[in-house]
Amino acid sequence: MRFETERPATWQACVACGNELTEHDPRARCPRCGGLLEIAHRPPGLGREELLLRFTERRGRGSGVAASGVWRFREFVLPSAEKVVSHPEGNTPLLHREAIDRWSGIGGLLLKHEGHNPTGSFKDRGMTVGVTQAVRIGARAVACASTGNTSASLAAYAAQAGIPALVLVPAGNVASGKLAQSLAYGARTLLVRGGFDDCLRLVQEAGERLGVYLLNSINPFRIEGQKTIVLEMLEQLGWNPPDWIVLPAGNLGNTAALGKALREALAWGLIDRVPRVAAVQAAGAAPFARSFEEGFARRHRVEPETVATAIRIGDPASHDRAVRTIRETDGVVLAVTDEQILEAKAAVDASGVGCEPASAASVAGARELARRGTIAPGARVVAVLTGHVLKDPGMLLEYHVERDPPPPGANRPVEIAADLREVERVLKSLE
Ligand code: AN7
Repeated sequence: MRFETERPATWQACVACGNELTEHDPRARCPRCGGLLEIAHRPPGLGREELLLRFTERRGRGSGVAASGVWRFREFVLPSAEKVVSHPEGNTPLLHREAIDRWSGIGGLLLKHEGHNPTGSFKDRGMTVGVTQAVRIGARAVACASTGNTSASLAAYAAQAGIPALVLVPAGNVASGKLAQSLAYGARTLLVRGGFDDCLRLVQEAGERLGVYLLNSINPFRIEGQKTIVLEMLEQLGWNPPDWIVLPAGNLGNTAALGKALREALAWGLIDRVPRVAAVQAAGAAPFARSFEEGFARRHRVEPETVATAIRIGDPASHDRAVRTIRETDGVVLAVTDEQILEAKAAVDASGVGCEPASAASVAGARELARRGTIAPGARVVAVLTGHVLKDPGMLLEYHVERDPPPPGANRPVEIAADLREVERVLKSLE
């Protein structure tokens, strides 16, 4: 169908065939062709200055829902939402560390640290909107497949809303911090013998046949929330866009969200040019990078393997929407090795900032692009750090404590007798 009369404030449209659904339709895909859905909003009918003023004024309202780094951009997110399930979230810092400039070779490299969200990853920005929508449509239960962060976030927001949550994660390939969060927040947690791609297939079947509301990033409401990473970053830069935004890429929901945010910010007059987007994959899980090298002539599926378990994904669901982002922003897609990811992570961690392995892919990718000359000297670059350093303690302990011989950046703990002379001896070795 297509709305004939005056458009509502918000509706859903199929990316593939253009079929339109109301904003309250709970189906996960287009009922006509099976394509992915996207949210569309009527422009807010406000001038640029008025809109920007609203965004910043709301932030001034302390820690309430209106001040949330997602909901203060509500005109872009879900203007019709009245009761929202918010922690609140967002309002994350844009950091600069000279040590990371030196390591990356990029002067003034900025880090948008999404690990500062309530459950420690950018997923909270999408989840506050997804769970708000679940409540609006009266969902009995919510579900997702996840490499770990989506499940931690869903578990927290579903608990807040009082809706039962089912999460499916690949057995043996979820970082311990994330698994611990899902359990702590009370989600029913299924360890699936298979990879993330198996989990996603299974949960989609469950969504269709068992009537649970699906909250993976194929859910278009999650994308609306994730757009606010970009809006907030642009705001922090005085609406003067950077030359590059670099982000890690797995299932490609975030790459899709970033492109949609930039498209709308341009259309609604908030910015007058768009940054180039660089999506960075792990070399062992890089179907999108491979497709990019072939001019997106075809879509690839791979058997994924990487230390960055968050992006251990072989068949990204948002491929088509992400292709649009790369095309519209004159972007690039590249792959970095696990070694490069670990080296970047060690640099981010040692600077005192810290992030999880997948997040470090963005800094590794930025350095690689600068080395190749794709990112020109003097370019203004923002790398998105998607998750907190405590998400993957197992990997850190393996790297710093267990690995033999110790890697160059290993920081071995030192066991001592309860004796001041031993403390003194260690202190001397630091000077
Ligand atoms: C830290 O939690 O897919 O390309 O199920 O946790 O939007 O998938 C996580 C993905 C980057 C990739 N960084 O984002 C999940 C999941 C971190 C992540 C990504 C993820 P997408």
